[in-house]
Amino acid sequence: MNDFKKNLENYIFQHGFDVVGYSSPSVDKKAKEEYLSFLNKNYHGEMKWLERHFETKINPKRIWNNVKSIIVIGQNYAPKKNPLINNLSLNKANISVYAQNEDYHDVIKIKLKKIQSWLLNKYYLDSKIFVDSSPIFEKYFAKKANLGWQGKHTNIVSKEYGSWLFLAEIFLPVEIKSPKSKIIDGCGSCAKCIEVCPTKALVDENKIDARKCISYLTIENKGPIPMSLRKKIGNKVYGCDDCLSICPWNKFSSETTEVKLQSSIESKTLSFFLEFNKDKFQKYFFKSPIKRIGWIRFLRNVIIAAGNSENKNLIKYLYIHLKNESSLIRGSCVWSLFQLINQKEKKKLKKMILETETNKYVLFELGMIC
Ligand code: B12
Ligand code: SF4
Ligand code: SF4
Repeated sequence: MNDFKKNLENYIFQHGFDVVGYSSPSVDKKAKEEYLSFLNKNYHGEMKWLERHFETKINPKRIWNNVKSIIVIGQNYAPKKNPLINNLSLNKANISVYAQNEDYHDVIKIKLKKIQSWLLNKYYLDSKIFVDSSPIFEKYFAKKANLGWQGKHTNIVSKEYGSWLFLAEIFLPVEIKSPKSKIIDGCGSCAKCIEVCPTKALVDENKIDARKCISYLTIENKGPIPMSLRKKIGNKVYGCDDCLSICPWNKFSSETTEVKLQSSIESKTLSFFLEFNKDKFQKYFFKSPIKRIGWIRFLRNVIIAAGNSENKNLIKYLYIHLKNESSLIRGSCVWSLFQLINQKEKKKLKKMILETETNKYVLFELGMIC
């Protein structure tokens, strides 16, 4: 078994993964209760699949009855510079680190498939592979496999990679012993992540109200972004890294060596994306995770960021998108235009909308703003 573990780890590291650990496929009572209390408080908002997945997540055998151990893998995706600096460039579209290059789901899946074939060919071992999108309790198993501790921002923090680790798993039908010693929680009295969160989504240590999280609001949320949170989103157009970026443990991390996951140095301007149409969006984000939210949701985010930009040069784009066939886009434009135009223009715009608009949601936006 020791030789198997050594060969397996060597093979995993050869593929550019950074950390490996092992866990039994069982979930303790406390974690089940905490997950349930997260659901009961409705912190998951519209992510109803987190309810549907509950039974499977606390019992991995429901995914694969043969599973005896879970190999948890960490992929470092640390950026070169601290992304917090991007919050200051109000004219730039602030895209979270994980989405600045290729889709990590695809990049990691390709590597996992190679490991899966190797396990089958060399050891005649069947296995199952997962990254993010399956009903796996990823952070729980990562903690159990000693990849790190669950930080107060709720994600796994590692002493070597800080808060910048993607998680992936391989289910194996054989038992692999995991070391008894447990990684100690390194948060101590620090609460920087809770303090920095612009929308106060971290409601307590290790507890997130996802409905307030900018990542949820800009990625998962299909409708309008709640008015009370729009200003706090600033220039973020896809996801958020603030609670991760502030973490002091990041000082031990170094930039990822996985070229396909290295973040770009220069952010694009908001006007760059405001000039896009659906076709251009699909082509530009062909390899990016951003393609998953589709053109309309992405445009909604860019429009809200434009409203926060204090840049009057963006007004012309907002007038163009005010004619969009999607009421979500028109409603977002109403809000953003009212952040940028003067009193005289506001009066003119209000009159024009009242004469031409019939959609209740767009009229509601107008009613709320003036
Ligand atoms: C749903 C989801 C989200 C939601 C909800 C986030 C959340 N924290 O749960 C939203 C859309 C907001 C989100 C955002 C992000 N996500 Co996300 N997300 C997921 C997903 C698909 C499921 C997570 C889940 O089950 N949440 C439900 C709750 C119940 O789980 P939980 O946090 O583990 O809850 C526990 C704690 O509250 C804890 N608890 C409560 N009280 C206490 C007390 C103590 C002392 C302790 C220790 C624990 C504790 O108990 C609960 C049960 O264990 C996972 C992938 C997966 N399949 O697991 C990725 C995942 C968690 N996301 C990830 C990432 C990278 C992000 C973002 C950074 C992306 C971005 N840049 O925008 C942000 C970070 C926001 C944040 N601070 O969490 C990574 C995290 C990697 C890591 N190192 O941990 C994952 C694992 C994906 C991956 N494969 O890499 N995400
Ligand atoms: S990702 Fe951003 S909005 Fe979400 S909890 Fe972290 S700091 Fe708050
Ligand atoms: S910022 Fe501080 S409290 Fe938050 S995860 Fe990092 S060490 Fe823990």
